[in-house]
Amino acid sequence: MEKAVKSGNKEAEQIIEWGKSQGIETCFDRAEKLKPCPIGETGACCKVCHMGPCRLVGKNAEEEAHGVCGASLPVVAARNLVRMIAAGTACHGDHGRDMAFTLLAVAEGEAKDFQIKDVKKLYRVAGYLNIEFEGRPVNDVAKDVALKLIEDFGRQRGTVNFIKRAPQKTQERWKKWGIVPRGIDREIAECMDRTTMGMDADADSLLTHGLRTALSNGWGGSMISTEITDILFGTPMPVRAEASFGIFKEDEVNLVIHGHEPSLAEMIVDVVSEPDLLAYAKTKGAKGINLGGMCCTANEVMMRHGIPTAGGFTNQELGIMTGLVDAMVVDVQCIMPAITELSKKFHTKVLTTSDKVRIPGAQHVPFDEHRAKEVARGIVRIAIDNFPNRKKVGSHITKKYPVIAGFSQEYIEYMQGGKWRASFRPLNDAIMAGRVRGAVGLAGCDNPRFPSTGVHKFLALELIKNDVLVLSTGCSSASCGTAGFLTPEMALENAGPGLREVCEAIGIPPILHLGSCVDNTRILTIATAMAAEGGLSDEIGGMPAVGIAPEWITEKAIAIGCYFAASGVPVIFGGESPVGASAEVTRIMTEVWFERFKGALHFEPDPEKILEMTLDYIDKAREALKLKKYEPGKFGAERVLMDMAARRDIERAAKPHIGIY
Ligand code: NFS
Repeated sequence: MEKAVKSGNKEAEQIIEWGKSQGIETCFDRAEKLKPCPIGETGACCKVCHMGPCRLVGKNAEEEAHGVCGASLPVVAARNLVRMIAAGTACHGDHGRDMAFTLLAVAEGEAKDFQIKDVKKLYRVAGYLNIEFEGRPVNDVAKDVALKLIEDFGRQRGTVNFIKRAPQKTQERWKKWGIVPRGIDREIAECMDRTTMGMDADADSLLTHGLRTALSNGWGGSMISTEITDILFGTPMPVRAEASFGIFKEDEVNLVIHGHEPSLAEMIVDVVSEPDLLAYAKTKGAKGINLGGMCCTANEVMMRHGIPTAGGFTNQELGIMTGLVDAMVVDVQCIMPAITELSKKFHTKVLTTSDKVRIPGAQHVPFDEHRAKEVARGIVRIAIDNFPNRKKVGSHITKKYPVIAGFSQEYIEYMQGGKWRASFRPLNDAIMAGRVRGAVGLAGCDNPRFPSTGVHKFLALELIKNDVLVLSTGCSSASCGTAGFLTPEMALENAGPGLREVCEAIGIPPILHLGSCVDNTRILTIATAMAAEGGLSDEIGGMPAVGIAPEWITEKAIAIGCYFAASGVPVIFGGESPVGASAEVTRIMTEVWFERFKGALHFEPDPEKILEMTLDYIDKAREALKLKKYEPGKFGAERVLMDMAARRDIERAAKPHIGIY
């Protein structure tokens, strides 16, 4: 793997170096100065009560070390992990809840600036929820959908609604091991209850509840968010966009939208080209208003509108350091508190908009969905007003890369068979024949403790070389995008021969940008559709598929890793293991979970080993499914892939139909 100083991205590295010459500190410097505590890092520190914190260390700590209450090392490590799952589930759950309440407000006519843009998706979701939609007013259906999904948060008994979308066999495993989630909030509360002093003292039992909670995220909060976002703002279809710091324009107002929930960002996208605002920008000497994204909000607006991204998590400070950002507007999650202090060295205004996130030094402009566009216009005006204050400092980078983003399950199905025969057949066949070796969900954060974004780049490249189709989300998408990896040309230049043929025949890049972190749920539903299509595994478990979060940072990432593991996907995280102190907890999360669910959660700091383990999992799954042994360049028999001409023939023969699914 290419060794970089701090970042695996050339342009980021240039800004870091420039910052160093100016004495400006970033997360990269803080990561260097602040070494992780080796006890806390591996899960051996218990601070759930005031008899401690207890540090469970020593030669035979696994067997002999105990906290003052008697808690063993496996219990302490498991408790720490379960609390991470709870926090991650709460975070993405709250995101889903906010989206559900926005949908309700729209349906009740209280959020007039929003519309239901994708009625077909609304009907599709209504179908999953057994809500009648034929012949009913759209808003009535939307209201029922919103209310039914809101119930998922506070439900005390029963089952989270979307659980029943999973393959039958997967659901049976969940029932057998008692991890079918009831309500999202209930599972989170039980995590906190079970992990407090004097409660559950069995590592396996604790971790089992952790999985139940994680499922309430994957098939609950996060999936609710993805589905409602599609209903309100449209199901993504591939769009062209750009990535990296070169998206900022010297002669225009640069406004960055950073965070996660797309509601405010969508409103800003709507108002930013209004003639009044453009005219106002001109009065301040700017030629126009340029919108750019950051982190997961960037993924949301990129895949629906082609708004460019300045990158992922570790680029937020560096973006400000270009000196070109007039305002950075943030909502929730993954916002470094450091940006307000940093912004003082430049002219950038940082605006907070959620009452859940206040940062000293930022201007607070509360978002209110009832007067959404008015708030959005106010924010754009603040950015315009700040344009004349731009100083001639900063590290101006002009490089940017083309990106194709916006692959949804619906679009991938459409690509493989047109409107009338949308399916996963060609992809399943290509996997069966060994043309495509398997699939990997490449997800999660970029981390300043690594050569940030570098591990994503290394794995993405090696995987496609090995004929593995990559589905990327979150800051992994940003890492690939800012490296120029999200283009169809990548297939021609870098993919193995089988994957290249498939990409050319179907017309897809070898790395598919699937969206934000909540959109990891698209991978769950794609795997479900592939199981239903036949020829591979009849459940999510056993598929030649792996999840990787090589530079993970957040508790959200842990919750995601666990819902993939419980759903049947072996998952490999990079870096040190947060449960590394306990061999027993490590065994449960790898061997025991694999036996029960066909999934696992590994932690492996060495990127080369991550690659090796991934290919090994894929090849073993192929063998168990009795698929043709993977040999580069040698393929078995398969059906003819549907090419563009064949797809057009089908569409010509079909009756007129609106939409892609
Ligand atoms: Ni995901 Fe999105 Fe990025 Fe990590 Fe943060 S932005 S929700 S948590 S850092 S991938």
